[in-house]
Amino acid sequence: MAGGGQVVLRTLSQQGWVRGSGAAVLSRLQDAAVVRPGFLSAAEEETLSRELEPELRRRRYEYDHWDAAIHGFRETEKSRWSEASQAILRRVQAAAFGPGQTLLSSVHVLDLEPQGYIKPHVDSIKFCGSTIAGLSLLSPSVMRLVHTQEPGEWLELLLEPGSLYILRGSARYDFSHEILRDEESFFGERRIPRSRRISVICRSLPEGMGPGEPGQPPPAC
Ligand SMILES: O=C(O)CCC(=O)C(=O)O
Repeated sequence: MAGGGQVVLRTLSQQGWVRGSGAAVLSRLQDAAVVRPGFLSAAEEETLSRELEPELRRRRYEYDHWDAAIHGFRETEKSRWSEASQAILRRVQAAAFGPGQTLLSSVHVLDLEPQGYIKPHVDSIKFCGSTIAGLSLLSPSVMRLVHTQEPGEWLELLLEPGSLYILRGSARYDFSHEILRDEESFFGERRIPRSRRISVICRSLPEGMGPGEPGQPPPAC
């Protein structure tokens, strides 16, 4: 049957990049936690890195703050992009967001130093809607998702440079996400050494918070 075949193929194609605590969670989240390896061409990676580097270099890396989820990072919220980068971001929008979804006006750019990492957290529901989509540059990393009520349920996403990940619905609301520190950076048995990583993250606005509607949030989540 054509439909059944498609499901099997899609599950297989996820296997190299997504692993989980069991078949049930993998199947349930197959459209909610998605990795698209090689989403960016080498030229597109270069375009984004070159555009971001001067802005990031002006900032200092930040370390533990009493409630910070991120360690060893610098970041910016960027709303003006070159034509070439805008074309990339339009591709992200088409790949990850539905036609009815409005995106936050600024894109979040996060630069993790080699020892930097992101602790488990769920993005604020006050400021971010149901979809988060991130491009990874420079270094591979492992993103771990853990169910907030059932910690035995987890997924790991292998994020290679040039990949796009998408978290939506249950993967975004019911699971925390984190980027593993270098010492813990394994995808199953496979060691994934971490170096400096830049991510470019687009988020949807919370539903009912479109442009022009009251209560538009600040650009950062
Ligand atoms: O760097 C990433 O891809 C994830 C960033 C993240 O978890 C966040 O900003 O909330």
